Amino acid sequence: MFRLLVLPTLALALSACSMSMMGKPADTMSMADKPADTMAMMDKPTDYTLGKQPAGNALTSSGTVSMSHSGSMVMTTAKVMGFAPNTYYVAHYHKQGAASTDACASGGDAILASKLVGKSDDMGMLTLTGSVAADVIKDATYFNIHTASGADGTPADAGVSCTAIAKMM
Ligand SMILES: [Cu+2]
Repeated sequence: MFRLLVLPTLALALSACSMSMMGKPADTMSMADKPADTMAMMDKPTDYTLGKQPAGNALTSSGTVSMSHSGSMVMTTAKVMGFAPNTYYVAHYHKQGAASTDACASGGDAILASKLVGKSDDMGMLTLTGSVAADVIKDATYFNIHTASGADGTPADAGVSCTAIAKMM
């Protein structure tokens, strides 16, 4: 009787304990390691302001894109507000197209390896973040965000928000 009661309690206490122990070091590690590691090699981020593309004219959106080099990688963080709530969006870097000298209107090819997908919150705020090899986006002249048809990030329009970017070396 005594054993039967005690064992499950012990097992519970043990698993609860090991869970909290596993949670803590992992958290502390990612908090402490990441900034120290990446900051050291990271150049100052370059910030861009997103403008509207024709498909985004109905939105009162505004946002920024921040690019930071870290070794051979480029970290991208896009933050937008004023998008449709609870909606999937997909962003890419694009090569310069021929339709216009204005990068955002040039209709260039999307660099699919730079794809970032995310869902806006119920206030219409969206944050996209990811890293891509600098080499992959070396020919990019702009970064834009499209409405997506779903979580897989298939673009549902020609783009709602865009910024031209400085070419990578
Ligand atoms: Cu695109």
